[in-house]
Amino acid sequence: MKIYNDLAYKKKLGNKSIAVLIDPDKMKLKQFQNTLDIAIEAKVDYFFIGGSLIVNDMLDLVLSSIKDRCDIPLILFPGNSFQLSYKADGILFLSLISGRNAELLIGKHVITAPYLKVSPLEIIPTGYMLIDGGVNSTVQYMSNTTPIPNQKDDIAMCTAIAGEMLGLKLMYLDAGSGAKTPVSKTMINAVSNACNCPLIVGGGIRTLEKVTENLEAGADLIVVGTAFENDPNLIFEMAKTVHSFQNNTINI
Ligand code: 1GP
Repeated sequence: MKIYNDLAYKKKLGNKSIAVLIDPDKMKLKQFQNTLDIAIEAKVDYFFIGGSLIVNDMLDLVLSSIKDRCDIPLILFPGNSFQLSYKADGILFLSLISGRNAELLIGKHVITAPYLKVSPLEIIPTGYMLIDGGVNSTVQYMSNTTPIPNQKDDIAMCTAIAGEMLGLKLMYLDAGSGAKTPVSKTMINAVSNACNCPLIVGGGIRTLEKVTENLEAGADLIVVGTAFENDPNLIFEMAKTVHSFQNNTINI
């Protein structure tokens, strides 16, 4: 459980992390190499690899190309049960707890369980909560679920508490890729105060101010995809901002 233990330990120290989200279907080769160069130089903490569709066969290639270059952990963030590969280091074993689609709460998990059981991947049980990001997101459409309204902090909080009681080890608040309205600081704060597990936040994060706001509100790991696709140089500044949060006081 190296990836999870690291995250839990960083949370105790008050240290924050950043993940670059790479969608193997969206990235052009040149853009991918450039993003990779910058992410390595900026010392990002994780690569999240995944997307909602599969329009090509790039997953293994993307994973091996990153592996050949660095030791930054590669975490699968699968949009479906076909996005699996032993070449990654770990996988967010996502249960879409904000929705009521049984397939995404347990169904796909049953199908992939035997493959994952014998895999070398670190399996990280994750409560995934889709929050309304002001646009109809791909996840919302593909998952056939209703996101939690973005003002309903109490629903997000109770969902996270239930998820943690069910044994999920990470919580993920996601406004969806390209969200117009990212997850609010009050919602992040409510979920962070209600749960002990590390909290991931993503969807529509574009500015350093929003990164700072999210981290101050209690996010432990920030995930950014679209903003880096548009401007890979932003990775430097965002990684610097995230890594300036070094509390070094253990809060248990
Ligand atoms: C990951 O869906 C997010 O949680 C990524 O969102 O592409 O808007 O950064 P962006």
